[in-house]
Amino acid sequence: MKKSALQKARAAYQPKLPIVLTGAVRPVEGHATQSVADQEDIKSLFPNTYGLPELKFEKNPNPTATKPINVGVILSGGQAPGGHNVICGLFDGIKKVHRDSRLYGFLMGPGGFVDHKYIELTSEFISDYRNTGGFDIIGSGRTKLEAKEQFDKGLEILKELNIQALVIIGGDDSNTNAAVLAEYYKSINAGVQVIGCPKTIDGDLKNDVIETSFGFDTATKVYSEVIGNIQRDCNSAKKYYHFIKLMGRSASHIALECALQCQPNICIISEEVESKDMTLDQVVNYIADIVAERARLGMNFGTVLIPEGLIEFIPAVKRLIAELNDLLAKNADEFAGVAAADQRAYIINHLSSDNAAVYESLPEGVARQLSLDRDPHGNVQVSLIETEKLLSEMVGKRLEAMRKDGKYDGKFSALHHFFGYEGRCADPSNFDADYCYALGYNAACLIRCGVTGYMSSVRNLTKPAVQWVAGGIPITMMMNMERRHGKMKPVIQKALVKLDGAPFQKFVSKRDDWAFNTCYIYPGPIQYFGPAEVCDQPTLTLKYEHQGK
Ligand code: FBP
Repeated sequence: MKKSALQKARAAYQPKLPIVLTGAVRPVEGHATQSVADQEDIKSLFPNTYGLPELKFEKNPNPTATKPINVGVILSGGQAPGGHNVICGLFDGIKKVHRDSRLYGFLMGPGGFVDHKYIELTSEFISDYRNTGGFDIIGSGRTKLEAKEQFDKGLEILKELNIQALVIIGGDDSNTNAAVLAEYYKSINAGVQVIGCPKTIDGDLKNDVIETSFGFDTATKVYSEVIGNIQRDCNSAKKYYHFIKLMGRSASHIALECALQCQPNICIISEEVESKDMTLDQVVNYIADIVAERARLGMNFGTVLIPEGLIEFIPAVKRLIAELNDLLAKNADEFAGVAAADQRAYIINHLSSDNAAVYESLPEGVARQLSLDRDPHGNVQVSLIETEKLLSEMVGKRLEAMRKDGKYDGKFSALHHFFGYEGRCADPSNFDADYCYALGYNAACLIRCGVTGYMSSVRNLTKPAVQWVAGGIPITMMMNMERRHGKMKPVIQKALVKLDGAPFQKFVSKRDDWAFNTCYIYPGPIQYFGPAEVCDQPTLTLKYEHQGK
């Protein structure tokens, strides 16, 4: 593999480990846990893995002799910077347990596990991937692990390779799968542990005990760099409005973090739109009013950040999607037989009248996207909806109407950007490189303890890495019941932006100033080498969340 100068220098980076993980550890049990909601339902669905205690590692002065362990690993879902370091940490961790331990990587996500496609990850092989971005070491995929046949098929290869533990690196859906798999293997005494690791750039797999998912730090830093560059261009030419859509399928954590980093003129937060029961028109009017006021102040330029999931959070659209999900799940066969040209009419005829009216009112492209195939977890593929163009067009029209009423006298010229895929495979920041390596290494410690159904947890993240706290959290603790594909299912509760949380409150206290005075910040590129205050800073979201505690 030919490497750039930075890659070569980066390969030599030694990720920092929490001090507790630098020697032998023993787990200290906290008290028994319960799920965040729907306790009775979750308990009855997970009789073998419900209510387990939280675990915290402490140094073990009297470690006992250890045997080799064989471990399988799966990368699941969207790419996130640092995944390779989780695998490297896991590899180093199991080698520390015993030098004859082996690590197998299942190829292209959970599908490789079911179809028995794998490679052995050796020391030479993984050395090229240390501290690099991407998931290309073994590839990723979105196959949903939910059927007994899949679990049994997977077990065959685990037995063949004498694998005692499987590590699933994924987001909320994939870790939900990990919990279901752990429960099943426990129920049949399969002798296989399942451990999850919290991954997603979206930042929505977090709670009181998992402080952040990996990849969020690097991805938001990459987006903030380019948003800052755009803002400087914008402030130099003073002639464009930049509508910038940011990835994050549901929650607006990415948009909020980038807003805190860059101080744009406008940032929409989906969770606020939902809580204020805003219509699409109200969102458009909010933006248009700021554009008009800036024009009055002599500024016909600006930046607008839009979270990818916005459309789904507009309450009327959310209700529509819920009914569409049920409709498309129930009538899947019939709908598949409807000609493409007649699908719009079919949907309108089968929806309740309120939802049919909302469906008809949406631009055709957006409406079509809402009725296309869901991903394997039942999610609308919002990254394919061009919300940034939809909003800027609507704002343009609204401004023309305001001009006619004498309420606007300016120039409005819009440019569009979508930042998502650009950040998902960036070389991990020092934070993500350290955090991921620690998550993987810690997963090996959890395996060594013999537990199953746990998520690797590394906490105290606003402190230097040596002070991080390591342990395990029962995955069932994060679960509740939600409607998916027309049925109630146990799933990990998604963490949305908390409107009473410190990061959003900070944004609210500043946004009017940012709207009418140009206060742009230009964060610049991620720095991998240099002083800690430049290279080792966590996100502002994490900092404000911790300050609020
Ligand atoms: P994960 O939840 O699997 O980490 O993926 C998140 C994400 O990056 C979203 O932000 C985005 O909407 C989606 O993946 C895009 O999916 P795909 O990679 O299948 O295009």
